[in-house]
Amino acid sequence: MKRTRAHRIRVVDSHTGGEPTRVVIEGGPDLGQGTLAERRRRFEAVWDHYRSAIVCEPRGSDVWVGALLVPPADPTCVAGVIFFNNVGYLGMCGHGTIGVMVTLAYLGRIKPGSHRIETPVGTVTATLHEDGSVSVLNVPSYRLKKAVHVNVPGHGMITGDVAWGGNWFYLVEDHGQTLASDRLDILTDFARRIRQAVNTQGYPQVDHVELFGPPQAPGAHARNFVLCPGGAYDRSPCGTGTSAKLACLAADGRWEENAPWVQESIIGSTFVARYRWLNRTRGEIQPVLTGSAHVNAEGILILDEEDPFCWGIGRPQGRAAECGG
Ligand code: PYC
Repeated sequence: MKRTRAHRIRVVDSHTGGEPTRVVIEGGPDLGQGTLAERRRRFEAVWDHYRSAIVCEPRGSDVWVGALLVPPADPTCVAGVIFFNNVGYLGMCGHGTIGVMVTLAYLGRIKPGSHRIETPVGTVTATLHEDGSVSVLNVPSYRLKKAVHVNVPGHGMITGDVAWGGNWFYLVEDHGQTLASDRLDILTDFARRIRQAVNTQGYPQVDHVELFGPPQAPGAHARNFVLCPGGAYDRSPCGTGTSAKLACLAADGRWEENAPWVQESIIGSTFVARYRWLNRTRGEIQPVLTGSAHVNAEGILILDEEDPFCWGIGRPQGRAAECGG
């Protein structure tokens, strides 16, 4: 049998409210020194074939979020993390941070208590509670623009807010859709059309669309459907999306500082979120999200360059040689 060059990547998989996170523990690309934002750029420019190898088919699928652990630039942080998905890179990731914390606890690297984690868009503080749940003090969040009207082909005028919660969101309450898990294809198509319209009608940075509707879970305040950048829907209530939602609610005076907002996902899982004001004039809040994750697999990914789909389906092969990987 021909001997081939195989890269081995150690991962731990978990899910947070149904949304998976694959944490890379060993064998990922060496992104060198610098800020997390610089290292994310290097990941994208030089090592992007590792992103697709780790989360895309045949080893993953459109729904996966990857989390590459890197040494933090700031020594007060327990880790640096770069989140990525089937099409690119995220700024922050709420469900992913909860997954990282539960993974670090599973590996015996952290104990209950508060731990700082560096991300490309800022440092977050995550607290592992004794019961295994995790609270994440997210990056400052704010609404950029209220009531942005977009013309969505096949649907007409839609109105929503553009807000930042660690990623960019377009948030819509009045959309006429029923948010039910047997309507995922319809909701996905609808949200994709909305994103296309938002992107071409003034907000190219928006890569997530969040639709809101009445809750079904006991104690929840709203249910959501979140379209992620690569076309999958978020199974979790979306931590960065919930942060963006709180920023909009706070700006409109519709939700009190420190009051618990229970956000339900399209599959019925929940996060509890609160906020405090950082700067009322700028509409800037600090959200904190609480949720739970469960480790459900541990293993080694084998990247064999003789495999025609080594770097992911749809990706030009042989990139490792080109990139020196
Ligand atoms: O929880 O922030 C989040 C998130 C972003 C994309 C998928 N989940």
